[in-house]
Formats: sequence, structure tokens, C-alpha cells
Amino acid sequence: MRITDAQVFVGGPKKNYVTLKIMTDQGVYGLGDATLNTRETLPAMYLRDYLIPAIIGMDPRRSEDIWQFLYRGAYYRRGPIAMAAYGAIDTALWDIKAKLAGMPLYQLFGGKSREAAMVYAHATGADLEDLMDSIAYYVQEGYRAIRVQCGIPGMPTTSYGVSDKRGDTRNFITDYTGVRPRTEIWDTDKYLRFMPDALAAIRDRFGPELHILHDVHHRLLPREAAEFAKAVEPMRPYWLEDPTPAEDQDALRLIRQHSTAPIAIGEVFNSIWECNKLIENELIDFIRVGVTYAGGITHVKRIVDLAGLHHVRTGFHGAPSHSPLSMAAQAHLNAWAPNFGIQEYLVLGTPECDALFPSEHHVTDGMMYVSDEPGLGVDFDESEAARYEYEPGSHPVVRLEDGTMWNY
Ligand code: GCO
Ligand code: MG
Repeated sequence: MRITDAQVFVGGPKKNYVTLKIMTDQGVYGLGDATLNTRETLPAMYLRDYLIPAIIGMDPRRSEDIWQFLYRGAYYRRGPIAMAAYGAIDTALWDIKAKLAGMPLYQLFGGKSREAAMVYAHATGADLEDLMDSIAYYVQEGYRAIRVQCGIPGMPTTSYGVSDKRGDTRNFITDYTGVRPRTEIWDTDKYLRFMPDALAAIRDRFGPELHILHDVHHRLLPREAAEFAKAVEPMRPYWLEDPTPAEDQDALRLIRQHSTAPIAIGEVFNSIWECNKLIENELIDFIRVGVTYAGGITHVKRIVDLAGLHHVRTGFHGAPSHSPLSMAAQAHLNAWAPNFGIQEYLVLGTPECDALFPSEHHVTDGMMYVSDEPGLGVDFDESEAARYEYEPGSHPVVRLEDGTMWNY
């Protein structure tokens, strides 16, 4: 069996999905995702110019060897662009393998460990009252776990992922008006004075059972993160995400020394070599990698197995930029992983998105049900794809009130 050709498509309904389709001499094809939000053309070019010409003629069933060929063969290893490109190929090869077996992908990992996987929704509010309405909406929709993000009083712009318009709960991360980013202003003191009380009010209003998650989005210094984690511990958050940038991994000990609040990190990691020390030293509770830019199923499965040895559970990245293909790959891993924790989930199901990526995967009452179709269980409609083209977009950048650049 041979790979005969592969194509890359960039575009989608208000997203720039980077979709890879690998064709074989037996008519079976595989699909993978390389969507690197706001830098989408780069993995697409890596695939088209360097990787696709090198894998044509190879046996698509040898996914492990092809992964090693891509990773070891590059010499300049890792990084999100390369790992997204390898990840797309790897996912497409697993799709082919499971289609050949006539089984849904999770069967190849060892079968289902659960009937459905808990997901968390995003609630946001311009202020606390607005956020309470947004949480109430998701509770009523059946979600058991909700990430809560709130505008901070006195801050000149809203912080990460929050609209300044009341009642507007769409997720404000990517701006598709061009590559020049808008600026958000950040003030740690205002945040630290407001957010613990806000979380206490949310716990008070929604009771002990709701899983409350919060994303600090890399904004605090390690000492501040320890102070924050200590302050919110009585509210029993399900997790605190990215309390501090994880480049300085030893600094995370400070949080552990001061608080038992669970810590989730890893959405910007792209290899096991960024995860292994945090996992082995048991400095985190949830690993947040995404199949898209952490080298695909082969590599992420390795990270999941390492995490399982150290009581670290999965909480895969599932931001709005994730394609239904990467979400499907994660749905299969979530169905299998003995150390599954939770899955981030934003409603992707617009009619346009469903037409582009037809599938049986679905979320009901806050639980994700994996498709039983052979392979990934997602198709790709090329005539729909022809309607879209790449639209340049950007994340905001963050500055302190005096103009100093900070972490987005
Ligand atoms: C999350 C993330 C995202 C990122 C986004 C960047 O927890 O979902 O923090 O929202 O900001 O993926 O492209
Ligand atoms: Mg995050």
C-alpha cells in the first residue's frame, strides 16, 4: 500500500482551518488538521513544500516510522509549526489505519473506557452580573463544568477572551480584520483584588457541584500565582489554568507549596520534552496539550501515558480555532484514556461548519459522544471548502498600564 498524493486546504467559516487529505493507491484517504491559530499559512507551507513530497510512495500503515522519519529527519526539531505539520500527517495516517480496520479509532487504542467524556463550556461577562447570566445559560444547557472569565473593574480594556459589551458571550480571541493586533491592558493588582471574590460569589450562587474552571492566561508572576491559588483554594476550583508562563518550570513549585488548587498547563506545549518535568515532578494536575500542535495522535498518546504514571489527567485544548478533525482525534483519545479528565469544548456546530466537516460526533448535556464510524469519523466536503479562503487574523497583545509589554 502506498501514499499517492496529499493536498492542503486553508479556510473555513470564520476560521482558517488547515486541512490535510492524504490519498492512497487503495482509494482509502485520511484527514488531518494543522490549524495553528493566527499563523495558519506556515504549517500549510511546511506540508506542501517539504513534507508531502517526501512521504509520497511510503506505506501509510507505518505511522510510527513515518512519525520518526518526520521528527528525527528534520534535524531542527520541534516547534509549533513543524509539530502541527507532523501532527496533521500522523492523524491522517491513523484515520486511514482505522478505516482499513473498519473500526472507530478508539478501538485501536484499546477501546472505550467510558460512555461519554465531560466537556467544559466558556462563560464570559463584561462584569460579574453579566458573567453570572452567562454561567446560568450553560448550566441550563446541561453543562457540568464551565470556565469563567470576567471583565475586571477599573481595567481600561477587558481581559483575555471577554467582550466589553454586556450580554455578548461569544468568544473574543481572534480578530479577523488583519494581522496587526489590538492591545489589551493588564493590571495584576486589580485582578488579584477582584477575581478571588468573584469566584467565591460564583461558587455561592451555583452551589458545590458545578465544576468551575478559570484561565489566568499566563498573566501572573510565580509568587502572585501562588498568592492567587491560595486565595481561591476554598472555592474548590476544578482547575486554574496557565497561572504563570511555564517557561520557568521550577517556579511552579511555589504554587504547590502554597495551595492545593489543581493546576492545568500545556496548551502552548508542542512536545513531550516540555511536559515531562512538570509531569514527573507532579507540579500539575491536568495536561492541556492539543493533538494539532503536539505532533498528532502518536506523540500525544505518549504524553497521556506518561501523565498516567503521575496522577496527571488530560484536559486537551479545544479553543474555538480547533477544527472538527482535531476535536475528533481528541474525542477518540478521550474515549480511551484511562487518565481522562475533561475536554475544552466550544460549540462548533454552525450549519456551515457541519457542511464542511460532516460527522456523528456530538455533545449532549455537557458530555461528548464519540462517533462509531470507521476512522476519525469526520469527512471533508471539498466543494464546501471551495467557498472559503484564508483571512489573516490576530490575537490581541497585552501591555501594562505604563505601556510595558506583557504576556497574552
Ligand atoms: C484556551 C486558550 C485559548 C487561546 C487560544 C490562542 O484555554 O482555550 O487559552 O483560548 O487563547 O487558543 O489561539
Ligand atoms: Mg487557555
